[in-house]
Amino acid sequence: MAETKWWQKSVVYQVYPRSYQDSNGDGVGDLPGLTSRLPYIKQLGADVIWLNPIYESPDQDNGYDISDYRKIQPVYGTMADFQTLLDRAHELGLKILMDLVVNHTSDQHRWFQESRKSKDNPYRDYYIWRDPKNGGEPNNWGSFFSGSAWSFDAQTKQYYLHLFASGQPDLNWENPAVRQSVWEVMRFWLDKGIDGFRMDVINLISKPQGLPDAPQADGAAFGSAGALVANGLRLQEFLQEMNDQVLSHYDIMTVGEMPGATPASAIKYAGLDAKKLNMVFQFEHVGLSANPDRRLGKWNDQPVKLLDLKKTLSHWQTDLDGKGWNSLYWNNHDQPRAVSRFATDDPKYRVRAAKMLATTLHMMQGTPYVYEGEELGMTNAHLTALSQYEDLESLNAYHEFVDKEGLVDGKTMLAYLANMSRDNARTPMQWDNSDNAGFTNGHPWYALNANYPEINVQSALTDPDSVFYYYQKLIALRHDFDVISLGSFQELDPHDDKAFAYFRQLQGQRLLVVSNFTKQNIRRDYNQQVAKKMLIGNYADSGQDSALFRPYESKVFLYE
Ligand code: TEU
Repeated sequence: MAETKWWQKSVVYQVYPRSYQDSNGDGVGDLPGLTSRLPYIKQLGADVIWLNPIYESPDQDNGYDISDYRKIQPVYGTMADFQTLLDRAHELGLKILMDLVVNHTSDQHRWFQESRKSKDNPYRDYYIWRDPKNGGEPNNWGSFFSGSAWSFDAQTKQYYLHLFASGQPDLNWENPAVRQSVWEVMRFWLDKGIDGFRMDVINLISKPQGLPDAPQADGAAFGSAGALVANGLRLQEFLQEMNDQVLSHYDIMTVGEMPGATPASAIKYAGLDAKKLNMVFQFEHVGLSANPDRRLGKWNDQPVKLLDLKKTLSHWQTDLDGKGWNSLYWNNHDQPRAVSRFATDDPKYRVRAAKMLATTLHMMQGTPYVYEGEELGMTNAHLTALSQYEDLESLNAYHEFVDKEGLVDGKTMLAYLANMSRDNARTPMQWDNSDNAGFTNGHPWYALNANYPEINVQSALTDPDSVFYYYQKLIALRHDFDVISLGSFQELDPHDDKAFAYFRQLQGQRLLVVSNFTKQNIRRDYNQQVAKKMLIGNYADSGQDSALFRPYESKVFLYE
């Protein structure tokens, strides 16, 4: 077996900086605030912190629209604050991943400001400009954030491409000067000592030749470009060049966000021997409850079915084993809160359910990612009015599907938003039961979840049975048992629609992991009574009757 890389034994903690900890009372999280909370992240046992974008940005998409890659967004602090954060993290043995957003920039970036000036500007070909076709957009592509993926620029009478908001023009990766500029940005941060990158929609950078129309569902206003653009012809070449020019010169970790990724593409672009990226964020499990009306995409109010969830998580485990490396996540800044989405946030069961989900994921092969607040069992915000939303994805979808196209009524769309919006993940971190949960002593940029007096770090740290201490134990087990990080995976009873059970095996060690995803008592006997010991369970007396699984009960048994 090839030598184990440090990121194969690591657990990553994701920080959405604007919602983590405010230090100066402006109501927005910042770098000094995060620095003050590093001991908490260390106490959890995480090894790496993934920091969502902190670069200068007009914040149309909360930092995913970058106007200067080499400057810190003033609301987060200064470059000196960043260096202090990085140095303090390293002193504590924590590594820092930055978020590399290079499929697009902000329209306020100097490159775009130049590019739009004239057709012969040296930066014109940094972006994707096309003449009108039949007096309108060059093709039928829709934006991920609703509307067309093209905007007309009167200055030069051409359209420019933006797969996301009009303030996020796509970079033209066919242009070697663009790639060179990206390599320089990456070196700028790596030479400061960061430990790697999470790469935003990195599999969208190679657009199809000729930019042909995309498949368009009956009645849809635009074509769905995602599948057409993902994993483009030259992606392999661009990632190879990135590795040759930058990545191979540093001992770092990379994870590529790849909408539409499959195990085959993950192995191709992030295989164990691929010498490109180390792993990918795939979207199969978080896309399971897509709306049957394809025009509505992800927006739905349906629960995820356990059989579907087991099928996708299991095949990613077996398909990548020995060939690629899984990222393991339930949620992030783009996804609703895990316990609400995949189990229940009913106060009667929430803590158990959060621990059960954590067991199910953290006992798998791969690198786990814990999103800020997930370690507390933070829940969806259960918003009820459009005025409570701030994310452009949510607001644009409502206006397009309800007001413009009349595909769905307002009440139904509000239910979809409550279930699926990114806003659920962006309510501020809940530190204690004081005003604004200790997140800020000013006016918070976004309203806190109403349940912060009950769900917060202060109460978690004083409760030995809290979700926090359970995550701490799971992370410690990963550090102690190679069978967890490196062992093979074998699912048991794929047709069981109440429990998720699997074996892990490495040399002479074998684990049995069983999770009850229901509110009922169930019995499952996989011969666990012969286990050497029970490693962890989410009920204090889980060891008494090894085959009994009470509501949301999970258990891990070790055989040797
Ligand atoms: O998200 C990429 C992406 O696929 C989005 O469509 C995301 O999955 C969707 O919002 C889920 O509903 C990345 C970033 O994670 C996201 O925050 C940015 O808004 C987006 O790229 C554009 O940079």
